[in-house]
Amino acid sequence: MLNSMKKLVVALAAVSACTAAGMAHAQDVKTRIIRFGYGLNDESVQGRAARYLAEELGKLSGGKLKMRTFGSANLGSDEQMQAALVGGSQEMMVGSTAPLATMVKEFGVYDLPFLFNNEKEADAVLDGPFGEKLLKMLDAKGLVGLVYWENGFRDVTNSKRPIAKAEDMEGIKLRVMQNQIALGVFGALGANAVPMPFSELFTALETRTVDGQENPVSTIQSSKFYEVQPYLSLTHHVYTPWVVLASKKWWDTLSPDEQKLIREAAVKSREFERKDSRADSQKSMQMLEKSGMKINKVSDEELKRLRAKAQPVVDKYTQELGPDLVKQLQDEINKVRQG
Ligand code: TK8
Repeated sequence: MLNSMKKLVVALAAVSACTAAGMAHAQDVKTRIIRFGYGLNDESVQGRAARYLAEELGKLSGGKLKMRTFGSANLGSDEQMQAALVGGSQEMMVGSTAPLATMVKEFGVYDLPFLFNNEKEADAVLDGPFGEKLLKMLDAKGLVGLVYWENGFRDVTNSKRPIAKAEDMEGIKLRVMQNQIALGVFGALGANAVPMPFSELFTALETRTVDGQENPVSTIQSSKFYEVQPYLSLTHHVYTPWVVLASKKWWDTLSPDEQKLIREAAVKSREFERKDSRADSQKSMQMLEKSGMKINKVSDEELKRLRAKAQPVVDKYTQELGPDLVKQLQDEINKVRQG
């Protein structure tokens, strides 16, 4: 009896030893260097989240998946990095959805103004079936869309005047992100819209090549636009996200274990980034108030008028994007609104 108990214990110990060895073996993770590029500087929300992602990935992989982060568009603008990922000469990046729309037109949906009322709605739609569906569409174009990070609600800065009334946008030479919808929307609002990569924006503002731009306050602060832009108008006209991307060419060479670890780290980075973004946006507002910028709110009435001005192009692009797609998005938003 005692003997058979002993045998059982020995047998159990052997089984568990085997499983442990088996698991260690099954973790097929090689030592790899992953170049991760982004457009904002190291002190930005993007910079902090990129470093967090690199650290998490290091921890999860026992130091094998080594992510090197490159900010300030040092690996290129969003547009250039996208192309490098497709070609396989760069592994990963984070960038705006707007330039993705030139590859997968559906991403242009995020440039339709006044869609989301708050971050809660954006989170639910982006992390839900709608956001996922768009990320999946990138596969066929040579990109793997991992998670959405928050860029945020965008406000307008310029060197001409406060945008307090809808008419104040008239004739402002405004840099916009590079796709048809952004161009069309700001054109309809009366601005002289100029598409340009973000990496060229500070110089363009400083040299007065353009009068203004629109971005969330955290970017206006971290990119020091307050040094060259006297007016900040809180239009909150659109919420735009960022997407963490991998090169599909490269991704397909990874083992399932490696892919799983990267996905896991990316999801963790999303939670970190959004929390940081929201805290940073409040801090940035306070800093901008002290910077000497003239900051104005825009009344609900004038926002309604801006919205009405944009409506014809919103209708036009809804047709182009596909009315079903836009309806799906609206339905997802309504679900959140109805709680
Ligand atoms: C940074 C950009 C930026 C975006 C823009 O590379 O282009 O205005 O808001 O965050 O992706």
